[in-house]
Amino acid sequence: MLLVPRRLREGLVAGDWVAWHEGRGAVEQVLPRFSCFERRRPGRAERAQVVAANVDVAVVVMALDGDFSVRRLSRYLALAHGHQVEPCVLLTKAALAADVEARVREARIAARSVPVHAVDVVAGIGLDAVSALVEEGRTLALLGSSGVGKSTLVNHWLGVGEHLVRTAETRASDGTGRHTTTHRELHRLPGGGLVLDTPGMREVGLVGGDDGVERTFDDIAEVARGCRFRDCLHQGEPGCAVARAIQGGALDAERVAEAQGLGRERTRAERRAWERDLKTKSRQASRALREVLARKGRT
Ligand SMILES: Nc1nc2c(ncn2[C@@H]2O[C@H](COP(=O)(O)OP(=O)(O)OP(=O)(O)O)[C@@H](O)[C@H]2O)c(=O)[nH]1
Ligand SMILES: [Zn+2]
Repeated sequence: MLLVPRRLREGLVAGDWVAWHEGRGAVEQVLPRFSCFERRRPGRAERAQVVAANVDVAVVVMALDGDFSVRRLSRYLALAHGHQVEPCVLLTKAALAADVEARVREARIAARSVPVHAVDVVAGIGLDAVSALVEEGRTLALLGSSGVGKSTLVNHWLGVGEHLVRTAETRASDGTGRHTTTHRELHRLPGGGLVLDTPGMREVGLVGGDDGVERTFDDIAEVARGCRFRDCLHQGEPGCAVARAIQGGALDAERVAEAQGLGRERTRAERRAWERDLKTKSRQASRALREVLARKGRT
């Protein structure tokens, strides 16, 4: 057991690396984070909460049954890209779904250069890809809805036949699983890798992600460089290269709409964060002013 001083305890999140003093058995310092995963605080739409630090690869887990959604996949990818974390996609429950090939194709179109693997840990499909993700010193973070098989993956990596991590019973008919993972866990895997299993992560926010949307939709970004106006919104402006590409069939209109939706969402989140910041600052300023006035009144 390591002793963590109170002053360090509060800001500590899963994935943080620390320097500790062997003699004292206490943590001396939290090392600077090279990446930081945030999400919106449940209930507080725009507050960012750091859920994981120092993640190397974000493993987007999506089941090929009822859970499958290309839109949500894009959101997760934008989230990872926006936090400078390399993503990878695992489409689980391949043995349970009927139209696996079509869905994998769809996912690959959305994922662009990001690797996509169809797997089934229970039926033993695509296990090489699953194993290849684990590398010494590499930290994986699992992103995905409840019941898609994150705990099942962790158990597989841990190499435990008997489940060390509790998995939920899923009703096969509609693919809904009960939410079982209630706390974040960091697992050390055989082979030296680490995996972070964050709960549900249903509220995938885009806060903090600088260029996540652009990087996720880099095909559109590429075409958009040809628009006449640099800040073209591709909504009927003259000389819009994106509109031309849609007309010519080079870009998918639905995909463009999706990118625009995510872009707007991010702008809104940014504006709210800015307004909140402003409010806090003005509150601090008026408090400081009151204090000065009160002190003056006394003298
Ligand atoms: N056939 C099949 N079933 C799977 C696969 N992965 C998970 N399951 C089943 O799906 C159910 C839910 O899996 P979990 O691993 O608990 O899902 P989870 O993502 O950890 O869920 P939360 O803990 O709620 O976030 C379990 O009954 C698993 O046995 C898979 O690849 N194939
Ligand atoms: Zn345009």
